[in-house]
Amino acid sequence: MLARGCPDPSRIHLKASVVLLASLMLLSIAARSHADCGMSPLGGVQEGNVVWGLKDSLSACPAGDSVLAGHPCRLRIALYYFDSNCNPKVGVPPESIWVTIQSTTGNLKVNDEGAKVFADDSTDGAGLARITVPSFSGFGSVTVRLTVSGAGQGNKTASVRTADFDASGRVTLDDYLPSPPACDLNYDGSKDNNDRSLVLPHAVGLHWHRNALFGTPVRRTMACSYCPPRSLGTLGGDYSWSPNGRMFALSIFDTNYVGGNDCTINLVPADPSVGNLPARFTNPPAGFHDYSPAWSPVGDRIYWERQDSDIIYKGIWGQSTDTTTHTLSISGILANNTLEDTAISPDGNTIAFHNQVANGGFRIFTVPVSGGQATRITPDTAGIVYDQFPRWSPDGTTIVFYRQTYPSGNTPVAVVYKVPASGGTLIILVTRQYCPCRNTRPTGQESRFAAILQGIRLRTCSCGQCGAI
Ligand SMILES: [Ca+2]
Ligand SMILES: [Ca+2]
Repeated sequence: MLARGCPDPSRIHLKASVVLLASLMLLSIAARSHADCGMSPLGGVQEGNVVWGLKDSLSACPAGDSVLAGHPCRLRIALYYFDSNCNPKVGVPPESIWVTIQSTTGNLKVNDEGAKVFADDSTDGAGLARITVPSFSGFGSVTVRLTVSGAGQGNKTASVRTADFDASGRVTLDDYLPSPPACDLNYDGSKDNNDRSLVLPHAVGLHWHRNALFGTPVRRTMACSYCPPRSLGTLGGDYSWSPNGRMFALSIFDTNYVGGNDCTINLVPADPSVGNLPARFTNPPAGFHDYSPAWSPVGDRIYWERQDSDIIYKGIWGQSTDTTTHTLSISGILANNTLEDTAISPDGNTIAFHNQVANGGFRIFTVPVSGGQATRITPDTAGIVYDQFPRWSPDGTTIVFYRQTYPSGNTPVAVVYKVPASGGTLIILVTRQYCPCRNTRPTGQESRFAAILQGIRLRTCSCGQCGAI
């Protein structure tokens, strides 16, 4: 769930600073420790080695998205931490900075948090750290108690009102239908249809606490988020981590050939301190798309697909002596038919993919990473079905894939199967109706099938609700 409409994180610092400044003037009885430095990063008189504040009066949804402009949708706590010489304490880890949260009035609940909520990250160069609580249900108030390096820093209270009035964990019509509503969600002093109208979009979307993002997202690409899909500067929608986690490969519509904007594979550092600019890794011929990158498990090559018909790889400079581009020669499949979804086995020896077969459906195949004879993994006896998105189990013995069928009319059904990696009996893992609203979600097509096998954990999307099963 994207937290659309939430305050821009870059503005939080300023808002927190204002709160902190107010806190400095009011904190005459606040807990203090160590030196009185006589000044603070915000001006005025510093009251202790830690100064902190929070933004009050939340109008929230358990999914963490915004409800009412001007009111925060998440509880954000900001603090500055100094040493006894009044220098910022830099790099103090999150496990040393945490709050406890206690609901004190109403039916307010904090969703999915342990006894302590830790800082989003270590203190920065100014001694600043933030703590975020992204999901509440019900409405009422909480008391927040901060601890830094083992020393209590006192408490503050916050009023939190959510669209999940009955604190069920999910916003439904049960929250919307009662009139007058249970909660003055917009803080205007009355419970009326204005509050209900704020609830409705979240009730229709069935927003719930499992949609909330925890932690602090760090933007790693500057691709256009509002441009039409497939236009210049937008993401292709697929990516692959390097084995050491320091880089990832992704596709971007980043060239402007006569034939249109073509996807290329690009490399991006995972850590912003390494850099922010994507480095183009592939240069497809004009009018061709490169996509579906798959980083080899030993880290020396990246495989990808070109124009639905070829699997290509190239060695990575510094990791492989061969950095030229190679196209796999694959026999045993229909040439120039839909060939997509490269997935490399954990041992790096085999590629799974899907390919169109004679009846028009798709099947899962495997082929050695050096090319050669393809092996059909899913049988061709099922009629016109569409087997896609193969994923390997960590031990390499099993492949999970997604099959789309049309058992009645035009209503597709999605079924997730597993099958031995050498072929054999299919076993159904999950059956879901096709998600008609998937196109409203840029990544819906991917999120309806991302599977991690072994201890089987699947993530599927069903009409706007995504969750692990
Ligand atoms: Ca509810
Ligand atoms: Ca109201």
